[in-house]
Amino acid sequence: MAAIKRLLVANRGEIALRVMRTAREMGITVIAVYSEADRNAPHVQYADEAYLLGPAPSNQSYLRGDKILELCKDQQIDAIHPGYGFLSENAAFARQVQDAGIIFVGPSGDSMDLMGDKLSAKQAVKDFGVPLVPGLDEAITDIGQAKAIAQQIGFPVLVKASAGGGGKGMRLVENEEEFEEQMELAVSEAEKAFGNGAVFIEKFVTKPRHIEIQVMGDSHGNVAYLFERECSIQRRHQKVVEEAPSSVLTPELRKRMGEAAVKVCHACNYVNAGTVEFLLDADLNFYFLEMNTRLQVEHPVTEMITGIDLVREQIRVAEGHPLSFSQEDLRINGHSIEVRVYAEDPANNFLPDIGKLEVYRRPQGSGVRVDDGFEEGMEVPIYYDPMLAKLIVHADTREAAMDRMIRAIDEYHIVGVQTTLGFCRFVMGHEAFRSGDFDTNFVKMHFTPALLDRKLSPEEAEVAALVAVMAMQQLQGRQSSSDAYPVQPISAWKLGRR
Ligand code: MV4
Repeated sequence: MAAIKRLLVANRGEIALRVMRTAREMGITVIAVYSEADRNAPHVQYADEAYLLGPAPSNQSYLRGDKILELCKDQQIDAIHPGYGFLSENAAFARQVQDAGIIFVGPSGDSMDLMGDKLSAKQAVKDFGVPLVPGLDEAITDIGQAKAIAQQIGFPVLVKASAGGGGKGMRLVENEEEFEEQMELAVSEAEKAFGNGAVFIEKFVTKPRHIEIQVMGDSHGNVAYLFERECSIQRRHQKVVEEAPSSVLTPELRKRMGEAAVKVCHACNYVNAGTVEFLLDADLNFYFLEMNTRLQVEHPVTEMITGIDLVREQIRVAEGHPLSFSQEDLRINGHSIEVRVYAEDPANNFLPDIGKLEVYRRPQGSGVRVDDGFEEGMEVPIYYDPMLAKLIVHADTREAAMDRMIRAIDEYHIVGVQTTLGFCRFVMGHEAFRSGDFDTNFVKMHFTPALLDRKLSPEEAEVAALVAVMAMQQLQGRQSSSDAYPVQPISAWKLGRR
């Protein structure tokens, strides 16, 4: 066991604070790093010590692994927590940290490399009996051969870049005629974006849900799954709402998916916290997509339903302790939902909005948690992710959690920048979300900016909502109201209220 006394958090904003809070509870001295734009940031003020890395742009500050390592040597740091983003999934950095005799609070560089490449990940998990989307698990360059395989699989297919992930480097091919052109585009895009033109082909799963399993492994070979998070409410591969548990998993399916996620961990000798992503199709078949080798943004919903502090567990595992729980100890308690509050304008195609937080008042009360990195009066910097906060609720049931979320959103008071709060409230009140009957197409299917326009009178809003719904139904070729996925207008009273 190597006790951690001085922990450097190589990150900023809400996640830096989140990590420092737990570390402090554990009696660990917490050290912040910061850029010139973050001199007065809350994570700097919170830390016991803080060191300047460089100018605001990430590549001159939070991505400077060399500077961070030098600092660690000068300041007798025992361990680095990378948070998410920045250096968190950089295998070379993880190795350098380890080689310098410093603990990296995360998995090994080898696990990162194996899971970072989508093809090597598929190949690694295949032998462990983890279900994969029908398709190829090797790179393909010959277009004729690729086309023959696509025909075998059956259209539509997706051409995916092996070096991609999180939606980057994917191309949908609807039919044989488009195949050559789309494949050529996919390869040249992958070469440009990742310096690696390797692509593979998968059957396109049409109405998938995104279900991910939280896993935790220790250095003694123990691995446990901490159930699922449902993250299907996304726009352009950016998650907006996450919840745990998913309303569609049965205990039996949850166990099978959890056990498959554990197999993925064994396939890459995984240690520390990680997330295994699956697609779940309309018939509840699940397929491994990729593994994220870090603590994720949405980890709080898992903490709320399991009662486990994932950062505490990460630190303990990094010190060499075995997991503090076994699979049999874990139970799901209640329901948790998280919404991400971005400084973006939903009425203007979610364009990032910068400015000063003139008013910033957080919701409070039972079952409400806010993880943020801002205070009233602060400017929202343009250099980093525009996420202002994560608003998390916990309640006994899904229904109560949704109602609590609406209450909390209504208590949240932000003036000075446009935010996605109104959009999140729209989701919370939408029949498709409330019923649990939704998939990754939710935002595309149900959202138009007119539904949020607060300048409209209630009557105008009602008309706008009806027009939007009718247009949507026409696009989908639906005439009757007995469709499986009814699109319902939301009440004008609710729309006009905010
Ligand atoms: C897919 C898919 C359908 N079929 N693969 C998007 C992110 C990346 N992790 C993989 N993604 C997808 N892969 C097959 N074979 C649909 C998506 C997808 C998606 C997945 C999860 C959440 C939102 C999504 C939005 C669009 C597409």
